[in-house]
Amino acid sequence: MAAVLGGGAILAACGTGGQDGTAAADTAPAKLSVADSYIPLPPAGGMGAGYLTVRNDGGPDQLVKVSSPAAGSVTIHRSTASTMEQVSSLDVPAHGALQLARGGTHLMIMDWQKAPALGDELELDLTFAKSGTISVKVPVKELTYRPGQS
Ligand SMILES: [Cu+2]
Repeated sequence: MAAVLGGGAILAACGTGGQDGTAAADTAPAKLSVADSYIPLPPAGGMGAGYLTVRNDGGPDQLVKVSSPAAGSVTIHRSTASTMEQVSSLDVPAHGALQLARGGTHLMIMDWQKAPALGDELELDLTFAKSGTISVKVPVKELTYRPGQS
């Protein structure tokens, strides 16, 4: 019984978070921009991660696909306590931001056309359910890089 109540509480919390905007805001077009994007240098051209922030000054949208001319495979992953799992889409909240950051949701990039090097800028094509595709040039940074550092 306690477990059932706990689950209900979690669902209620998620529902509250998704309903912050008014009904008017929910039908407004999303206004997306991408910031703080980077790819930590993958080891010897191996599997890489991608991090970025999608800011939204409009209504809700969803990130549904990511691809890159520089790589054969880009997937969206969510880290859990002990592992990570692929997800098919991520919500971009109205008047909020979707953050892909270390330890959380991230992009997994494989099958590079050419091994990335420090200073490269790799194109990522982010496809959103309502806003279409936004292409960004993502810099390859040192493994220890964190946004906010210069
Ligand atoms: Cu991953």
